Amino acid sequence: MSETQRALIDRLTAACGGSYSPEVRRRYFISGPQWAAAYQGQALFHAPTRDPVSYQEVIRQYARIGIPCWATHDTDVIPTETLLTDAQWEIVADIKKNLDQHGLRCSMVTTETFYHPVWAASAAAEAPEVREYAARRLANTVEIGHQLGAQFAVYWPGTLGYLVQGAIDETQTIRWFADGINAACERDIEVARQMGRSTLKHCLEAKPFEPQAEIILPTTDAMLAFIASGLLQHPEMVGVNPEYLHELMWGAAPRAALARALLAGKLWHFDINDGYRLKHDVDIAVGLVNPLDWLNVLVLLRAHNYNGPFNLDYKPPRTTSNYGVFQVSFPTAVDRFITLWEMAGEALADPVIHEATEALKRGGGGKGAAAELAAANRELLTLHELIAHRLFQILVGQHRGRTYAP
Ligand code: GCO
Ligand code: MN
Ligand code: MN
Repeated sequence: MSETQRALIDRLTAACGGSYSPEVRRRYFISGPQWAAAYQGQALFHAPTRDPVSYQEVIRQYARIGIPCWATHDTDVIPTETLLTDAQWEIVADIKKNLDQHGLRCSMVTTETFYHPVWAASAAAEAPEVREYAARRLANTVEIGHQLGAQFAVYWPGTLGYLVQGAIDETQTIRWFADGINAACERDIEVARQMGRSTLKHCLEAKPFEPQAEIILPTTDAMLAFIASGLLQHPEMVGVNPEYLHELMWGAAPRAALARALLAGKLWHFDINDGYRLKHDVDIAVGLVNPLDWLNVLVLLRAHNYNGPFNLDYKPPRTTSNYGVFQVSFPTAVDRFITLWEMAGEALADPVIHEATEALKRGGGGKGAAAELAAANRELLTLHELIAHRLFQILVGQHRGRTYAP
């Protein structure tokens, strides 16, 4: 039964066409998180629909698909109770062995500061012991990152917020949060010196809702303000990891949020996925909901030479099987990303868009009064809509002569 169904999945996947070879996929700085592939489909109202998957299997499958990098939370592979003990290094060594064996790199490590009961009041809780433990965990993740050869550490503060109001002073919580980041940067400087490596790029990730009702640092802009607040000892080591959907969730234009981070020189890492405005964190795979917006996001990033990782931080839907996760979900996510990236290159080189943009920038001339300036630009400004139409054409392949009329 399931063999027949798998054969059907394989046949229809092949019928879709348009897949890239693993060699081509490896040319892009794409990372696959351990937690994305191992996600079993569970949530508050959902029982898991998939069986557990080991890190050895995730690494093997990513290598087969052509995903060149792997990323992990400290607890994805190492049990909480094993962290900060000598036994953790045996597991780290085994991860390294598996990565090397399959030719994968670890690009990023992150600390789980949201799931375990110890984080109920966040990693910046009132109790000094909890904060001290958090600082040790963050510093430990930095060490693990160096051992695995990572270049990035990500911080999603998770429970940094509250359900009920008035119990905490937000200014104090933010100072305590900064203490944790400072501890991680200090440890990074030491370890990098000892190992003769560069320090990591420490990237803050915001999410506007979940798992708290009110979030203290809810957006990438809030993270940028935090970096510039004077609370960090090494602000030059700290940047941002925006997640496409997290910006969309609060109603932002993700592209404008990314532009602000680019201007601040802080766009170092990018979680790619998709979803809906003003809904919960559905973490759908890239391009399945907003392909046109995604095309425009990648036009911006290509235009500004973004060269950081594209991290596939999405969750394969509960309706996808264990088999489907690696046969359909990851390969198609990677291939949509590559297609959109290449299309973004076409948009940047498109003669229609180019000429329209240049004409807009030259302006319509006119001098003096507002009415005269407006009149001088009136016809020209129609080009905004023409550019939008052209981008749609690029999305559906009409710029290459594809037609739909009978
Ligand atoms: C989410 C978050 C997480 C973080 C991860 C890295 O969607 O809930 O984005 O996936 O990216 O915890 O710290
Ligand atoms: Mn994320
Ligand atoms: Mn998310």
